[in-house]
Amino acid sequence: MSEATIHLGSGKVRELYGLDDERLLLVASDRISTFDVVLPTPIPDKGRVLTGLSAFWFARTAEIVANHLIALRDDARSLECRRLEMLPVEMVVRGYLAGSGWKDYTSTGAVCGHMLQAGLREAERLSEPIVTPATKAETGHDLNIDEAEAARICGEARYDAARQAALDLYRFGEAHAAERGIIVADTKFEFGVDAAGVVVLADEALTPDSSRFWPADSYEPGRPQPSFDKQYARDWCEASGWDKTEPGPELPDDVVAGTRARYVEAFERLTQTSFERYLADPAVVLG
Ligand code: PZK
Repeated sequence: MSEATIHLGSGKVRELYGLDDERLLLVASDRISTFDVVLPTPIPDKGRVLTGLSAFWFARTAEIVANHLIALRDDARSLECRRLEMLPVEMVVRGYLAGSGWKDYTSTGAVCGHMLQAGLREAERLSEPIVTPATKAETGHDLNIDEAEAARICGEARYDAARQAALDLYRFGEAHAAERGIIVADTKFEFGVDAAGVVVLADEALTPDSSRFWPADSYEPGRPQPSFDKQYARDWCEASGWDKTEPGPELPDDVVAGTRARYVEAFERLTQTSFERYLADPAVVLG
């Protein structure tokens, strides 16, 4: 990294640095979290997979909505980004009924204010994707809110722009991934506003950490679906008897290798680019 960068914050698996008044650096580590706990064992190249996928989607969706990407660095894990005023709401788009959406549906018949038809099964595809915003709560856990509340928090015009962009991005990503055997069940986008007042896609986009990726070939509604990328690590953690509190268990080498292979496979399927080629020349994913 260049001189005079200022560390601004840490996410569970990423770091944020200030470069100058206009630019930030988002660096993706190889850390992995399961059951909301960061494990002590990194997955080699996971950060490069996620950064490459984000850059791929930013390049291919710039006509849907402007985004914050300035440059993909040669380390293949860092993105130079425009500094924005972030909207304080995460835009979750759900095309399938999973996770907290499925939970809410089973208890209320609705998801974040969206009344859904009766009789849907776990992991079922929705007839239309829905936007279910969330705010970052103090606990670090996200708090689901309805769209009216999100519009009040963001301002009506900004919310509407972010909402339309999120739906268009999801539809684009879901269709692209489906052609390559990956179901994007849901995904989270974050938006900011630039100095001109334009709503801009920020953060990461359509990665395994911001989305639920399922293998299409084993998809079967009516039960929980395996995660395309994290299932090896999750299954091993479950079988280890770990109680899912800090600290997480160290992963054995074969689980690390299997998990890495699934991340690389997701990258190669979605980008149609060999991961080795990406490491040699990261800009290949920018098309
Ligand atoms: C911004 N975060 C989340 C926290 C991370 C990421 N383009 C932007 N402009 C201003 N602020 C942000 C962004 C982006 N993206 C993102 N917080 C602020 C975050 C910690 C580590 F990698």
